[in-house]
Amino acid sequence: MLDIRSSIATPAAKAQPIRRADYRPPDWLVPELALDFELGAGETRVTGSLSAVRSGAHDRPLRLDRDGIVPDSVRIDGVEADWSQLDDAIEVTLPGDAHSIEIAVTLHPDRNTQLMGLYASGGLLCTQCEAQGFRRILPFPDRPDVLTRYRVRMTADSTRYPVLLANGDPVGSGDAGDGRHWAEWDDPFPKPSYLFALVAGDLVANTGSFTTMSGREVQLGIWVRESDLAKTDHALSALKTAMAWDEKVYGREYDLDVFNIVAVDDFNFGAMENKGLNIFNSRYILADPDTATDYDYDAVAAVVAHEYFHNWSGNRVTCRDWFQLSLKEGFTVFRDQQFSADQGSPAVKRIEDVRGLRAAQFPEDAGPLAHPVRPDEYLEISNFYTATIYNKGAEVIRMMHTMLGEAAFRAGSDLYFDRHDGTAATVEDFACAMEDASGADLTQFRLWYSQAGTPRVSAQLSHAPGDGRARIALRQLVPPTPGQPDKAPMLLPLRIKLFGSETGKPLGEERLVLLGDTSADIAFDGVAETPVLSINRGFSAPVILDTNRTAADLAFLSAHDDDPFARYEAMQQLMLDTLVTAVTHGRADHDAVIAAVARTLASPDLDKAFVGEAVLLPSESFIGDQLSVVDPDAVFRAREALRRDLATRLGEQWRDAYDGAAANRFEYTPAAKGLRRLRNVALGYLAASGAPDAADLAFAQFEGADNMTDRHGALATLVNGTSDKRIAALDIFYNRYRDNPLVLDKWFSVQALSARDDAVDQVEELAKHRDFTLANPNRARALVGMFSVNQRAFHHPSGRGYRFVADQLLALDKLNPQTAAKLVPPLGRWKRFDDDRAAMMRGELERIVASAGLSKDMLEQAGKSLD
Ligand code: 0A1
Ligand code: ZN
Repeated sequence: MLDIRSSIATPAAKAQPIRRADYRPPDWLVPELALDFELGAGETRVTGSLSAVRSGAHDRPLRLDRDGIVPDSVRIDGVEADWSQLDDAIEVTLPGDAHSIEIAVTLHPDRNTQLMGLYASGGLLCTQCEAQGFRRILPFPDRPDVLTRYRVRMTADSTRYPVLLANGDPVGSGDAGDGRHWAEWDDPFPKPSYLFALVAGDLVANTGSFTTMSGREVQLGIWVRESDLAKTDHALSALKTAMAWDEKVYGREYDLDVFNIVAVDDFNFGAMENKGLNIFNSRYILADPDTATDYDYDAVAAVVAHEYFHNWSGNRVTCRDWFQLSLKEGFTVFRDQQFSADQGSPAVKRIEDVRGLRAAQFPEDAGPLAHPVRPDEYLEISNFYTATIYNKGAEVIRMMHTMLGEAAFRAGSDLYFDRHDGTAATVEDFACAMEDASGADLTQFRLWYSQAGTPRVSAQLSHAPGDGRARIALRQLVPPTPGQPDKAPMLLPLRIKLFGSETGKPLGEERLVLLGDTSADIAFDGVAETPVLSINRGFSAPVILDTNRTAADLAFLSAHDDDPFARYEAMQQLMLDTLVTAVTHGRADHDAVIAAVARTLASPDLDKAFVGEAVLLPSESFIGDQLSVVDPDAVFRAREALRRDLATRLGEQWRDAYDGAAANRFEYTPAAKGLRRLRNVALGYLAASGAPDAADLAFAQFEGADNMTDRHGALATLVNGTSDKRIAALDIFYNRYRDNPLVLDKWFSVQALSARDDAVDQVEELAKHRDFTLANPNRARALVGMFSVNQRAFHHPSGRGYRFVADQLLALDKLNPQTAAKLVPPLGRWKRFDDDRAAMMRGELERIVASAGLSKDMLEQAGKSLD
């Protein structure tokens, strides 16, 4: 029986942390598993026949993990057997070294609101097993270092579930009588249980094929509801591009005869790399110009590539235990970032990635939930699918790539795959392969895996014109984080270049400086001209930088640096310095920023997408991160003042930029995307300038758009403003897309992110809207998740924002603890705010922790956030 509530209500207080140091290899291996599913939404009967083989000399019982399920029967070698039931497992005592075990279980997919294990979504039946969902399907050694060969048979109603998919290759199908049919799939690659998947439903496929580099033809299928079929071309073409890219750049070839992707509406994360059968949140598959923004298009391609790349970095070589999660995630994110960079503008992609890192990972690393890229302990592993594991993990791989160079990095990757193919590996194995292939010594570099916290680097440039020598005094400090008060200095690869302040020309080649000590002095000779420092180019190390560069230096770099990313960084730093001065002193001189933005707008050679990014002000939360105590209202006011000043003083230029990027027929090309980006940024500034026709312009763009990027951009501008066109646009948008859940999510989120004074009232109302539901994770995130990153509204001085979010989280925890727990961090940042706000935020966290029946997920996140 699947009792969802009993597992949610497991008394969290008694939960013991799992520790990396306690790792022990499995006592029993399971080389083979045959699974038989009699599928139904109300009731599914599962029979698992597994071979259990004792590993090593011991007399311990076979322990099979379970979550909420109780076997109907357990047979050993064909005979009904005794077993004992623990809270989270069953145990069977086995006399010999090898036995066959048959376990029968009954599941109720339509009652599974956690969306882990086997569940129902919009008429489909599908599974999610990472990290520990398989134990909700069958009692099993549900750990990534037990690799098993799976054969799966499914029987189901032919009308409701005409399509039956599982991992591997299809090996048979037929009629099962009584309006039912069956299908059998076989996966020749041994895999951990977290990669198991099946899908049953009334689906159609956009099909294609790909011929691998060794000449094997692979059948590709993107499976969706019939009405969504027209929105799958982009995903299919991204898949083919990703398959070819992985062959070319990493030498990795696909290994089965089929590769299927299924889109489902209810999904806790983005997508899942199950062997040969990726299951996706539909928001990362479906795209057409009318419903998806350019951002969505890019995300579809990136996630399709990410999941595909896992076939090697994750599936062929998997993780020994969950502490090694970044082994597959950090590496795969790095790979998908490289892939996306190769499809368009590498600089713009890097800007987006660094912005994402600063928005999510830096605050995580500076707060109560900070943890190393390879954590030492956890209560609930699903809480560790974090920006640190994914994005900082990717930065760690990127630094290796920077230090080793392209060729040695590739040799290390080849060696890693060769050595560990078909096994469950560790982060240490990866580092060793990189060292062995390159001859590099990564001893100190490994601290990136064990020490949490974002290093702070100070770089002070001085110049002695007489002897033509420039010096950079470098210092690093790794801040204390929970459980790690003292840190050793890290190895930081810093790409550095100097530019001549008069000529604007580079003063020599770029240097890669490896800072390994707490402080170091770097000298540059033959520097006749006053130099300007360009440092951490390309964000070569994920650190927080403090330099002695003046506003004039930054403005200079924003115009002359030959690395577009560095130009962007200089512009951001200039804006940030100005805004921090404005918040702390109540006013600031805007001239340098305005001149730099004007110059960027007037540079015809720059990529439009780059310009669109470069002229954007830093987000309120990033400004807040620079302050010792955050007053969100003061940050909002300072940012608005600079925005308005930029908008009015460059009024003509914004209008030119807007008109110059006038709408064309929709095309998904880097150039067309860049035009749309700049156009929508310019529209925002025109509205901020108070131009009398701005609302009309926005409304005309909204009505005339032939694509979602322009329609959504116009809607966002209207929703942030005071024009009465706001209501009209929201109504039109709602009525047009009321039957499209993914677009309706945008309708919720654009309001949740509103900069208007009444955002909290609106969000409270929206939570009562008939289309709002916490049962769908995308919808919950669209309203609650987005609202909690809306700095001014969430931090409303009344505390209403905090109360609203806590109420929603408590309700969501009853349905879907995993998704609820992911939304805790904004409340956990209380230490960064003034006393009144901090007390109210803590109060809400205390209320959450004191609630009866709280999940382990929430208890860990909210509990740690109180410290
Ligand atoms: N491995 C997936 C992420 C993922 C993790 C847990 C899930 O459970 C709900 C789902 C997906 C990835 O990196 O894409
Ligand atoms: Zn992944």
